[in-house]
Amino acid sequence: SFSPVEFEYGERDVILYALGVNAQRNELNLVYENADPFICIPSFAVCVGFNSQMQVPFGDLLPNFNPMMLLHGEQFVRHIKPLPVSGKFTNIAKIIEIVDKGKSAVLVVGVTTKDAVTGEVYIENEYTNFIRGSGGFGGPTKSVRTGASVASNDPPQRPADLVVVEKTPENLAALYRLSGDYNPLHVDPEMAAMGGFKVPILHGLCSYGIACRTILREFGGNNPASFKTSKVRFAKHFFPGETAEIHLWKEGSSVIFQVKVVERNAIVISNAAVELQGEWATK
Ligand code: HDC
Repeated sequence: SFSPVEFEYGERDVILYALGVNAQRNELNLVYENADPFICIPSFAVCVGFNSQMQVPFGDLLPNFNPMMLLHGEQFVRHIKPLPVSGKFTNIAKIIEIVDKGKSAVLVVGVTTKDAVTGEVYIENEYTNFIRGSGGFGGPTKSVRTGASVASNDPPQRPADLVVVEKTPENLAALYRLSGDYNPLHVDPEMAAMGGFKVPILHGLCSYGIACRTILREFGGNNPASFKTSKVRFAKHFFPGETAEIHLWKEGSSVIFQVKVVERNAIVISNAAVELQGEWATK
């Protein structure tokens, strides 16, 4: 494990995050501190744990490491306790595994987030980084992980139970980065070109956040306690300004979903699910 890192946030950060995942001014529970109730979207969990990832010495662990070749591959979150609208937390990061995919490397960082005062665990995050050009170092070629964090979450054969279409603003990545991921890949055209993209791409965790905001509203009664786990694979890049078409299937206590970019007819989020809990699981 790396040394503990503190993360403190307030209502302003919670609102900024909501705007960064495309919440609109009429979604008062998400964007207005006097709303009754004013809530924190459960996917904000990924921002709370994010800073401790900066401790990981990618360049020492992987051959040919180039930060612009790093893409977010997958994300898993165990939502143990709902996040308050302000708080002070302690993150402890560790490397879960490094997998050698031949051309690329997959490096998974686990972060446990505890209340800074009581030590109660609120969140467990697993950030899967996919680093192009850093494979072939002779490491294990398969993941040893099992369970919800690597579930394939294949959609059922029937048409989606619900499809939500949401156009994103071109400024979305420039806004989302203020929630803590300042990676230049998402704002600087020269850096994006180094990564092989014609324009800066959206943060994977922003599209994940858009989907989670939708699921919270449509299946979780806008109650942050409804989320038990969430998992996504970033299958393809998403350009800010494109339209997300979110396909959702309620299967047992889970919402299985996919996100398609309409303009390129490309699935950008696959193998994804939010497991619900409490009364929301049985609805
Ligand atoms: O899936 C491809 C892709 O382009 N995905 C989209 C990536 C993306 O856009 N992510 C979001 C934006 S980037 C971002 O948000 C960065 C963020 O700022 C980072 C912050 C963290 C900072 C850290 C602190 C300093 C791609 C390129 C990922 C894979 O495509 P291919 O190379 O064609 O791979 P493929 O041949 O299909 O498969 C090879 C093996 O890899 C596995 N795999 C595929 N996609 C994966 C993945 N593993 C994890 N995540 C993915 N998304 C495949 O299963 C296959 O494995 P195996 O050979 O064992 O079957």
